[in-house]
Amino acid sequence: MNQNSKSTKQFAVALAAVLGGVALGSFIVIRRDEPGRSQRPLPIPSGPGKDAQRGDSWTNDMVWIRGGIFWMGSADGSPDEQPAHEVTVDGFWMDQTEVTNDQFEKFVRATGYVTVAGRKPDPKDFPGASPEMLVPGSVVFKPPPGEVSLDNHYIWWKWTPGADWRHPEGADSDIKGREKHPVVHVCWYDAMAYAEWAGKRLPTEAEWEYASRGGLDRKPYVWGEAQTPNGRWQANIWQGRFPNENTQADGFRGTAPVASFPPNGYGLYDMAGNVWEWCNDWYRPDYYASSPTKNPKGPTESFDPNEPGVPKKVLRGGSYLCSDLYCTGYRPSARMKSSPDTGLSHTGFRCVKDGPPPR
Ligand SMILES: [Ca+2]
Ligand SMILES: [Ca+2]
Repeated sequence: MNQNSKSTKQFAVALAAVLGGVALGSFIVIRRDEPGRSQRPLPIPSGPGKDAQRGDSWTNDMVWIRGGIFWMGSADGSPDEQPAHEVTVDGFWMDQTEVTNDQFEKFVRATGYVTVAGRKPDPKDFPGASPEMLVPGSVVFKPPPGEVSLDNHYIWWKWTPGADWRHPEGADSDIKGREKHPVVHVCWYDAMAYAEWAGKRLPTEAEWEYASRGGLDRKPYVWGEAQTPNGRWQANIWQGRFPNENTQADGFRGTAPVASFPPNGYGLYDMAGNVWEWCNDWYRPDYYASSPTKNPKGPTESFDPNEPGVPKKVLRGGSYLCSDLYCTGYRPSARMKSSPDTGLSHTGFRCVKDGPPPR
């Protein structure tokens, strides 16, 4: 375990999504060199917290997830999903949908918060980087025109100056008409800042998986056994040969408005696909072998053998970039990980909240 090891002194973009032996290009790390930087919290603006809900029920747009016991992980999934093990979680409230652009806009207006993607990088953090790189920006998915090898993610992930949550494809783009789409290009620190302002928190990985299964026991999908019951897609993923052929058989090329597909058994939308969702936990591939059976909160330290020096947080649920042909990221047991200061064009989140159950 090496939480504070030295990482590359320049922008680094590294593929970290290898599920089922196939590089999916669905996950990238942009890291800045500063030992331990990823574990240092960014300043979170003081917000109205609980008062954010003043005048409304604070459980508006949330559903109560009754506590219970479930099989977490998968007996035949990726090694980091194993072993499948029984876990008990206490009840909690959860946002019915991913946080939307509209909701994030309210937070930004109230606090003046600037996401990490919107901040100008400090040259001290990036010795050797060219000045044109040291501008606010993010990494954007840009599909190539033809078939390409899946082992070179640089072909479809492009560092894009000016890209952030308001400009998902770069400086010239906007979110007009996408108010109900999930916010993207938000990193874990951004999600934490929003959650704190809203008087909520990010789910643990166990809470997220328990909720995503919607009461179904050890099923491969959050809706059950079959990928497309009655021939209908149940989630916004990618149909066709990634990354150049997107048949949009599910009706959406990129993000979809939240709740465009049926909810799971707990009334939660888009627990599969649309955008990846940040969890609170650090990532370790071997965590399940020794995790607590009751309310596990993740390991105390992160470790990703693909990038040993980069601490990473867990993401769940897959995204619109998960191909039906070879991506399994939208299964409820699938695990993803990313540096907490990295948000991409398919990275979002939803919040949970502790509290009494509904009367
Ligand atoms: Ca789609
Ligand atoms: Ca999702």
